[in-house]
Amino acid sequence: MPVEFVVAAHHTDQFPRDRLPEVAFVGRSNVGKSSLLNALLLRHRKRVRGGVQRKKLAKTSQTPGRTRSINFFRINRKLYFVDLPGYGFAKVSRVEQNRWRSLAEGYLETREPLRLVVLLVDIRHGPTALDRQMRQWLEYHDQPYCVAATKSDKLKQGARKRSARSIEETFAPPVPFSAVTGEGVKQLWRVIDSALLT
Ligand SMILES: Nc1nc2c(ncn2[C@@H]2O[C@H](COP(=O)(O)OP(=O)(O)OP(=O)(O)O)[C@@H](O)[C@H]2O)c(=O)[nH]1
Ligand SMILES: [Mg+2]
Repeated sequence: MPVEFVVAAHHTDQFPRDRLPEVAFVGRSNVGKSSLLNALLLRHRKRVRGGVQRKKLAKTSQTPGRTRSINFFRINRKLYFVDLPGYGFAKVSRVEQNRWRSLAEGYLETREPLRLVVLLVDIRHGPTALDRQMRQWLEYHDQPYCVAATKSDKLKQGARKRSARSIEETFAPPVPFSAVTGEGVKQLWRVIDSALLT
């Protein structure tokens, strides 16, 4: 089960050309995209190879706005995971924000191999205005998507349930996910697998 980091793309002409199906991960900055991606891949490797390698693939950090390029990871030579730069990070310049936005939008609007968008929402904060915008955009473009509620380890049962309900009202029932406990890894893989079959 080889996982390869293929490219950190800053321009559309750097996107891979081998036409493998793609799953993209989007959400506001710091929501936990890179961590979720690592959790999916590590768990996946563990399942297949008995937990030999546990190296992080996607860079994570305390500093929001870390991922500035579109990062392509090729899984088992069969599909790509695509880590998009987070939106809504106010502390970078307007010029920089616009650059990210046009890169991410360019990807989402034109990417033929894109099969599924995983929209990440922080379970503690629920959907933000930008998340709603993203949902509208996905629906307008008939883009299949699912919702993951990240950092589920940070809330107790009662608060989790309330939050999941509010996310469900705005979007769809979310997959509660934690990169810390591994909650949701299997469930999200099932959603991804079935999106690739259709
Ligand atoms: N407790 C907990 N912390 C998490 C979880 N996922 C991510 N974090 C933390 O949240 C912070 C941001 O995580 P990243 O995965 O870098 O977030 P990102 O969405 O890729 O951020 P950008 O690339 O800046 O858009 C880091 O400090 C992570 O350790 C989780 O499931 N549980
Ligand atoms: Mg990131």
